[in-house]
Amino acid sequence: MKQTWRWYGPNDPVSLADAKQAGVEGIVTALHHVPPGDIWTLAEIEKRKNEVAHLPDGSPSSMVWDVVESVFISDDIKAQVGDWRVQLDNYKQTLKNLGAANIRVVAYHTMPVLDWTRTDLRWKHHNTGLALRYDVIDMAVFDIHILGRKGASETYSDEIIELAKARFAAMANDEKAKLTHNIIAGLPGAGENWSLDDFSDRLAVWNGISDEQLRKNHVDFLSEIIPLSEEIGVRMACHPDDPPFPILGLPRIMSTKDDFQSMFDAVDLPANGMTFCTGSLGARGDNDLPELARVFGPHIHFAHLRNVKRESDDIPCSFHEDNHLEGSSNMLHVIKALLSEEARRKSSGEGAANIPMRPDHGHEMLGDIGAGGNPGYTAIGRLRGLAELRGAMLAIQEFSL
Ligand code: DNO
Repeated sequence: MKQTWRWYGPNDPVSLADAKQAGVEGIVTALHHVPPGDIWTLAEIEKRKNEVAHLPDGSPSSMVWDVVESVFISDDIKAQVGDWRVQLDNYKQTLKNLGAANIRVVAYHTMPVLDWTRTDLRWKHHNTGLALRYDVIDMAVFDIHILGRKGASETYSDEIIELAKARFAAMANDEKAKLTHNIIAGLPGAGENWSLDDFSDRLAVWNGISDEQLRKNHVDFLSEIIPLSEEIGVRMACHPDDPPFPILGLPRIMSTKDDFQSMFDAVDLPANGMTFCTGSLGARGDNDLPELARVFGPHIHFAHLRNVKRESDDIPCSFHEDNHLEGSSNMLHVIKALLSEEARRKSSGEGAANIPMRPDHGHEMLGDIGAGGNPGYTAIGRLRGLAELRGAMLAIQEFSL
């Protein structure tokens, strides 16, 4: 697998020099300053490519921009509202520009309003590093008592409703503010300047839009985008829902094996692929990750390797981010399946045999603490993850294939 590293661009406190020292070969980045729905111009893409090719001191980095994560599909396109057709044309132009710049893998996701969601960004892991965590009760506290979403109570079990009521009653104001910030503004990909009212307005766009409707809209998107991707040599990599179960009454369509199967069946072309995110899919006990990696192997255009520890067998469940080789999923079997897929591609002479992987998330630990890295995207936590994954990949390659 090609070892890559996410870099949030020139303002990322974790620099390209740090990535270089971590021993990565490729960079995953995006034009984070371009709003969803707008065109990424070739000039801006080339500028970023050039930044990736150089270290902060100007010397060559020998790293290339391998994967775009993500070209966001705007909520207008997802919901098919407003001038979504214009925005879809812009999306196509962005893909053409990326293809012209020789960038071949583009990740995206189908989650409305928020990208990924956690309730705690600094939870003390047993190794004393700070981890990302999702707590089902905290989510219900936010949804029912802080946001006050209409109909929210109907989307939780009686037990969760009771626990949320008691927890909310015991919460101080600063705890409520922190929880709100973590959910609506704490993570890269979230709306940094949204107030609670803005957030409610954005959720309201989705009132009455069912899973079936979002699924249909996604297939409409793919029916236009995938044939173009084939033509220009770009592979699309749909990221699973994170967490992989419904939140905030929003439609949710990419959480399970059946969800991905129906997407692959709907538009049956090689460019229609997935980001195999072990951490997202792994937050449901009914997703058997090694099996999914085997079944969907040919569709895997990009891999995120990390491990979550599910804190119960329920769906939804609370979970936290564990060490990369620990947690609830068997990472070694996943790696073995991905390496087997690469071997299959090589022996059948298919292109793109080398699957780009990145160590996804990491604890805030050692020198990360206070260094201001994006939550989950600290230097040393990810360096540890990559080092463990790299060792596992080399050992499996050497001894078991
Ligand atoms: C969590 C995140 C990201 C994010 C993707 C999809 O899973 O670290 O991978 O969800 O960029 O947009």
